[in-house]
Amino acid sequence: MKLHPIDLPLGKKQNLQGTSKITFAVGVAFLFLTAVPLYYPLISYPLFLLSNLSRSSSPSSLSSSSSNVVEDSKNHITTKKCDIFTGEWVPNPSAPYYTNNTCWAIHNHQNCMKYGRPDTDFMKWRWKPDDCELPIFNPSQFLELVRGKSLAFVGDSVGRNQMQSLICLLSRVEYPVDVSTSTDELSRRWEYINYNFTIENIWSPYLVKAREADPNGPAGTGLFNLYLDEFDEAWTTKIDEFDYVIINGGHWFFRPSMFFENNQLVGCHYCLDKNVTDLGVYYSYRKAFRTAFRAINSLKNFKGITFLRTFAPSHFENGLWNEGGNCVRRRPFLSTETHLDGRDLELYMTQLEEFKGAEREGVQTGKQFRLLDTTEATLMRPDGHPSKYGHWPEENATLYNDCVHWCLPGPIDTWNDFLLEMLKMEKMGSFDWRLHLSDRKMKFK
Ligand SMILES: *[C@@H]1O[C@H](CO)[C@@H](O)[C@H](O)[C@H]1NC(C)=O
Ligand SMILES: *[C@@H]1O[C@H](CO)[C@@H](O)[C@H](O)[C@H]1NC(C)=O
Ligand SMILES: *[C@@H]1O[C@H](CO)[C@@H](O)[C@H](O)[C@H]1NC(C)=O
Ligand SMILES: *[C@@H]1O[C@H](CO)[C@@H](O)[C@H](O)[C@H]1NC(C)=O
Ligand SMILES: CC(=O)N[C@H]1CO[C@H](CO)[C@@H](O)[C@@H]1O
Repeated sequence: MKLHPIDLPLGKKQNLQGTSKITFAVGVAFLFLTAVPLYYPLISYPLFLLSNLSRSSSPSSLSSSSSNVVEDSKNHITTKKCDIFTGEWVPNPSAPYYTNNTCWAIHNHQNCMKYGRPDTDFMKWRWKPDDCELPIFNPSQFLELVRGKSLAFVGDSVGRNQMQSLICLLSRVEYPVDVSTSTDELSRRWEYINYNFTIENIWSPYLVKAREADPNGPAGTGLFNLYLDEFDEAWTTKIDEFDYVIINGGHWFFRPSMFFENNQLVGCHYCLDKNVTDLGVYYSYRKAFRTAFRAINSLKNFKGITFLRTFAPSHFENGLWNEGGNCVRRRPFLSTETHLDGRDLELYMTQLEEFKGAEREGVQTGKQFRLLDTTEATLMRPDGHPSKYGHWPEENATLYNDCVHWCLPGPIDTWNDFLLEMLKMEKMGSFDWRLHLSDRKMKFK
C-alpha cells in the first residue's frame, strides 16, 4: 500500500537535522517569554446566549472588549470575564454524542473503534474553562445559527478531521448531502438541505502556492516547492462566497521543502542541498500565514469572518514518529502537568504574531479575524490520537503510529463546542471580544 501524504504527519528528516535547531528555538522562546510577558486576547463569554438578544446587544456590551452580558438568578445583568480557551478537562459520562456506527463521516484513519481501540474513556471528557462553562455542542442551535450560510475549512487533514467531527455532531439533526463538483477526495462540499447550510473543505496544507517537485524527495516523503509569497488559488479564488472560513496549518511544514520568494529560491528545509540554506520550519510557517492573511485582506468581495484554528500539538513519546514514537496515555493532562514549549510554542507564537498583524490590517480592509485558540486544550489531550488504531495491524509497514490526528468521537469535538460558542457571540453582537492581542495575559506555566 502506498503511503498517502495525508497520513504522513511529518517529514522524515525532521529528526536527523532538526534537533539542535529545535533546542535552540526552545531556548530563544523561553528567553523571550521570561523577559516579555505575552499578552493575548481576552475572550468574553456570554452565559446568557441567545435567549434574549435585545438585552445582550446593549451599547455597553458592544463597546467593551472584555465584558459580556450575564443574567443572574434575579435577572440582574452583570458582566463577566471569561477566557473559554483556558481551563481543564473534566469527566463527562454522557459523552460521546455520536458513535462510529451512527456517523458515516469519520475518516477511516480516525475511526479508532473500527480498528479495535479497546478503551473509550478518551471520549468522556468535556472542556471546563476556568471562569465559566462551555456548553456541550447543541446541533439544532448550531444549524439555526448557520441557516443560509456557508463555512469553509482551509488547510490540511487535521482541518478535515474537525470538519468530520462537525458533521458527526450535527448528524443527530441532519446529515448533509455531497454536492462536490470535483472527484478530488481531499476537497469535498456538503449541503444541509433543510438549513441551506454549506460546508466545504479546501485542501491547502501549506496555505500558499505549493508544488510537489519530487514525489520521493530527499527523505522519501516528497519534496515540495513552496512559493511563500504567492497565494494558493485553490482557496483564495473560492472563499468569496463563504460566510466563515477556518484556516489551519501545521505538520506539513516539517517536510522537505524548497522556499521561493519573488520566484527566486531563497532557502529550504531539510533539502540536503549544501548550496541552499536551510532556513528552518519557522521561516516557512511564518511566511505562509503572513501570505494567507494578506490574501484574505486583499479579497475585495470576501465579507466573511476568518477563524484561525491554532496549532494542534502532536504527542509522540519515546521516540519520534518514524522511530517508534507513540501516544499511549489514557487520560488528559491537568493544566499543571504540561505546558506549551519547544516547537509547539514556537509555532503557536508565530501564528499569534501573524494573526495580530492580519487583524491590524483588517481594520483598514474591513476584514474580521477571530482566534479559535485550540492549542492549550489540545495540548492537554495526549490520549485522543489514533496511535496504532488508525488502520489494521497488518498494514504495519506503511502506516506509523498516528499521534497527529484525532479519534472520532474524541477531543476535537470540543473544537466545535468552541466554534459554536464563538458563533453565538457573533450573533449576539458581542464580537468586541474581538481579539486584541494586548487584552489577555497568556500564562505559560
Ligand atoms: C428580553 O429582554 C427584554 C428587555 O429587558 C424584556 O422585556 C423581555 O421580556 C425579555 N425576553 C425574554 C424572552 O426574556
Ligand atoms: C464501529 O466500531 C465497532 C467496534 O467498537 C466495530 O465493530 C464496527 O465495525 C465499527 N463500525 C463502523 C461502521 O466503523
Ligand atoms: C441559500 O443560501 C444562499 C446564501 O448562502 C442564498 O443565496 C440562497 O438564496 C439560499 N437559498 C434558499 C433556498 O434559501
Ligand atoms: C553547489 O556548489 C558547488 C560549488 O560552488 C558546485 O560545484 C555545484 O555544482 C553546486 N551544486 C548544485 C546542485 O547547484
Ligand atoms: C501488510 C504488511 O506489510 N504486513 C507486514 C507487517 O509486518 C510483518 C513483520 O515485519 C510482515 O511480515 C508483514 O508482511
